[in-house]
Amino acid sequence: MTTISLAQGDITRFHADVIVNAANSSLLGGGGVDGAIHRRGGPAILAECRELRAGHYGKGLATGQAVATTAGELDARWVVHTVGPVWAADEDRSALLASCYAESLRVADGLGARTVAFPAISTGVYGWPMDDGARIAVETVRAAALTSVEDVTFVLFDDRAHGVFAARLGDDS
Ligand code: AR6
Repeated sequence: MTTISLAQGDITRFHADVIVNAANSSLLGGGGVDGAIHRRGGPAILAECRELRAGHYGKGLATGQAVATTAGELDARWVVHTVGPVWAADEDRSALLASCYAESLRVADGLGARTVAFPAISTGVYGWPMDDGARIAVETVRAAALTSVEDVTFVLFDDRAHGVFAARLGDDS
């Protein structure tokens, strides 16, 4: 049984076996969580991302998929990069957002990770409403069938996001 926890703050300061990155399909960095992970994690992460792009991921990482690299200098063993969908009012892309959580967990589980830290994928630059993003995150993690992963922590940047996730989890942890 996997427990779900909440934390508030900068995910790059968090300790976990896997820290999930809200990346883009280029895998070559960006703003938000992605920028922070590459800044604090150092050049080893980008070097591995470039190798992925030179190999199997020549066209980049598709939306909803996930892939692991070293965590560089982060207090983690791996970074799992996933690409959230951009919010669109006229198209339901929920399955792609759910896939980010499910695929990241699948990759983490395959690596033997016990603890996984997620940001609120797509709720920043990609514009997904926080409440719906939290609903999809919590539902998908609850539904995941995992072997090695014991604890999943959502690391929310601010008070408001933390409150929204706490409400979705049905407690005030
Ligand atoms: N720790 C935890 N949460 C954070 C941090 C942090 N250091 N920084 C931001 N957040 P975003 P997206 C929150 O924009 O929406 C990048 O340029 C933020 O408040 O990082 O999936 C990529 O390269 C928000 O709630 O990711 C892509 O191009 C959440 O994390 C694009 O942004 C996600 O915000 C991906 O956009």
